[in-house]
Amino acid sequence: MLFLSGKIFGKTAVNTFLQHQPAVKLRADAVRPFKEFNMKIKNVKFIKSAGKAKDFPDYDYPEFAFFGRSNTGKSSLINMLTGRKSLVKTGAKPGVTKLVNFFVINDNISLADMPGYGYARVSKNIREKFMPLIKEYISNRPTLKIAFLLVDIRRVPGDFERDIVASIAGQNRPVAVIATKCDKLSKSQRIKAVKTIASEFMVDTNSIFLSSSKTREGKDEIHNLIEEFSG
Ligand SMILES: Nc1nc2c(ncn2[C@@H]2O[C@H](COP(=O)(O)OP(=O)(O)OP(=O)(O)O)[C@@H](O)[C@H]2O)c(=O)[nH]1
Ligand SMILES: [Mg+2]
Repeated sequence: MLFLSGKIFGKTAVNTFLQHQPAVKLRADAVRPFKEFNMKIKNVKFIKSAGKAKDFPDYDYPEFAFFGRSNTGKSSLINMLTGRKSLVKTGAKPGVTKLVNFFVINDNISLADMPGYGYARVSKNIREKFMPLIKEYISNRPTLKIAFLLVDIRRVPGDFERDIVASIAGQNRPVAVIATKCDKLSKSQRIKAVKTIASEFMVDTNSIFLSSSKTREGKDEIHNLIEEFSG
């Protein structure tokens, strides 16, 4: 299981390993030295929504999936990364995305928007509804290149995130943690929040990517990661 490093990625090949998971080493040449931020989105297509593995698309494009609790900003991040304001529906209420939505960018890279795991204030029924689908996804996508795990920068990761990490570790896929909505915090609050998130995942603070769909912070770094891992 490996975590991809946020700040240092691109300049040096860096991965830190989750201590209590069986480590999978990336070959050093799998992470090439930093080139430049130049990913261009030429086109984006919505492919389909699927509620079962048998309905997932059967193309073999490299795939990048976005996991996280409801309302962490998964759909907004996909809109931001693709430069399309309303490609994916987003919303103030948790539980907007109910199926796995697949998109293809530039005819050769697949993005999967996952339903969110609800917050405590949503009923247990709703909260647990999407977990089987999320797990089914994780165990049925050999083309998955990176699992992006989104955490609202103002929240402390917990059982849900650990569960996702363990499932992804079981498939030997890399995880990149993204702290979302960083526009909500000041610089000093961010440093503190990133420390908290990193310590919950037992990784160093460089392993946490920051993003804001509002200010587009983090876009280039995440584009770079996608480019590196889709080659
Ligand atoms: N300030 C700020 N708000 C954001 C950001 N990203 C998302 N939001 C807001 O947070 C809410 C939830 O965003 P979504 O993108 O729908 O979240 P989601 O993770 O897809 O939610 P589910 O589909 O319910 O799992 C919306 O009201 C967004 O406008 C961000 O970077 N900054
Ligand atoms: Mg969504």
